[in-house]
Amino acid sequence: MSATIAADPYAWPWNGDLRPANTALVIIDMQTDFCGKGGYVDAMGYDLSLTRAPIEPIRTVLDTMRAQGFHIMHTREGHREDLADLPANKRWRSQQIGAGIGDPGPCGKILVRGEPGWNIIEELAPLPGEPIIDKPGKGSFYATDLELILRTRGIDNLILAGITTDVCVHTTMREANDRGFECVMLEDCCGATDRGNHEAAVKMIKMQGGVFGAVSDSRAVLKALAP
Ligand code: C5J
Repeated sequence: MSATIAADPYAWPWNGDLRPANTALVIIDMQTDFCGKGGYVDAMGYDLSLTRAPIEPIRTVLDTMRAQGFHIMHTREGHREDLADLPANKRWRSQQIGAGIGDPGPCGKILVRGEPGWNIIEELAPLPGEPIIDKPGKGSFYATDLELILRTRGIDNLILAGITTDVCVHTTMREANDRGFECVMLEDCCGATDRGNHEAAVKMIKMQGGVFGAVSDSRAVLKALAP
């Protein structure tokens, strides 16, 4: 298959080389801590409907891309149980807003690996064989083996979905773009803790001819991949 997905500001990918073998769907941090009751985002008092909105659109893209044999990858933000990889300033800032990372909450210790809140939500649970990248920070490349896995598999194109648009998805897109990966963010498959931030993050991508890549949505992906 050689095709493109309708996207803004250019039909994606740039070279028309869209195939299951060279393209991955990367689903970022769809964890209870970011979109579930009692998790980190809930503890900070943000509107969960904003970070839950992408669940269904992601599911449609995930089902289609799985069925067609595209690479599927998931990420989880979280820290070691002993918090050895949690910078003191990150912990302090989270405490200021009443959701201290590593502190106990309704879903276990906030953003700690192995705790209930850290799990990927049931609706988007990874299948056996789909790589899960555990990351201590916002970007999916920092202190992880994501780049090694992508290069080893010959993946050039990344379709990005998940939460939050302005933080972990954007940071990952920027990291990937600097490494030469061709990225598209699916607007309706992402969500932020603030609608204005989501919109601004989407707009930033489209500047300068697509400074970090392009923006599309689930409908355009399903249309492009329709048999
Ligand atoms: C945040 C994320 N917002 N997954 N993490 O702390 O965007």
